[in-house]
Amino acid sequence: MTEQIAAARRGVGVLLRSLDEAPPTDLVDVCASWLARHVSARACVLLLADYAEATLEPVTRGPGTARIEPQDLALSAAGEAYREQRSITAVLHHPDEAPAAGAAPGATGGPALVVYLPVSVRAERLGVLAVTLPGHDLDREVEEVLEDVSRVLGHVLTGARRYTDRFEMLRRRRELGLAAEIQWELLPSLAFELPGFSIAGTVEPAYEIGGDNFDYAISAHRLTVAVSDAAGHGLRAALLASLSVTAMRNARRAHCSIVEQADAANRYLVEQFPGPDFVTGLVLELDVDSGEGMLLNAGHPPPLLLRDGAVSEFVVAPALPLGLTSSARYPLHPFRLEPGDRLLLFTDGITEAHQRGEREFGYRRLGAMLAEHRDLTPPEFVRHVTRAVTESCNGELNDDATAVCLDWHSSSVAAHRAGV
Ligand SMILES: [Mn+2]
Repeated sequence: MTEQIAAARRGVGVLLRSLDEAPPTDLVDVCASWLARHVSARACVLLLADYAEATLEPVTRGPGTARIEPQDLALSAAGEAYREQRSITAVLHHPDEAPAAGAAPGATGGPALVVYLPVSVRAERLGVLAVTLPGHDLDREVEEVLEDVSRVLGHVLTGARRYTDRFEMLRRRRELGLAAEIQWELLPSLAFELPGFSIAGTVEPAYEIGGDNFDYAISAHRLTVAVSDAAGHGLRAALLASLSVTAMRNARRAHCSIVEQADAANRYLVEQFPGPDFVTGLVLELDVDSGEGMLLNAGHPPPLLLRDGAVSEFVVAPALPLGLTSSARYPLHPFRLEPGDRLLLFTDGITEAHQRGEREFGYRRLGAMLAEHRDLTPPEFVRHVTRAVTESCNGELNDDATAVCLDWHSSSVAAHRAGV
């Protein structure tokens, strides 16, 4: 390892400190000057995925700075880095070859390349960092330094959501509805993984979501996952969902079982929304070491299971939706996952999506997608599903559509992979 690289490695701690002291508008500049100093980077641009994961939106300082176009998430090199979660390198021959790079290599002289690096926290994808470097080749050690910086930036951006609107605003290609604002605030990280499992979820229409939600939390060995659909649309549905999700979390954080979590949501919904309002939901709890779990179903569509290439419905007798009557009971149904299983939880907005007068998207098509796209990671798979559903209705969903994908590998497989 060269002395320069060794210094860069030590410098990551200094970078983190500088980021901690910088105002939100300067975070990317702090990375840019750090990279200029340590790896002679000529430019550094952050691109953030928009809410619908359709484009990568550039973070620029505003008027006077280089104009950078948003990048198509499905078609661009930056998008490839995002989708595949690996760095993508492009050699620049002309300045306009890398519209996301934010630098005109001709102006600074000599050959250049652009490295697009995923900016993620664990499995949650936030965006891409585009770094322009001099030369033709990317040294592996330099690449590792860039990966370290992207990782640091991912954590800093996640923390920044607590004190600034800046990055949330930049991710908006258009106005976010009030109901959607409530729903996005409620969502956990869109993806998470450990060696034993991987989970990801997404909601559509991203800018107008009203009643759909998903949630999960991991403790030492237990993963809790919930998906819910508040009846109706718009603000009232979002308020229902907000109460339901928060009541369940509140109970979960008080060490309550998933039955007690559902009971709490039911009780508060009956109390605060008397009348016909209700929320359907699925809640499961999985022992991530053994694959054994418990599931309860409050009037919600059953999940689909992909095992050894075959898709089946995970049918259990549904109980009443949450919020109809305080006497509702939520029995538990045991299940056991096998290593390699993929479980898909979703709302009826997926299977019932249709254009007026046309057939619904349906279980059969959803099941076929599940079997066909086993190679996609959970974050990519749920993006794929919601995109296919949205396209099937010509971009006009008639209901919220949510998909949550859970892969279970088992701890022993995970240990084997890690070479333990
Ligand atoms: Mn629905």
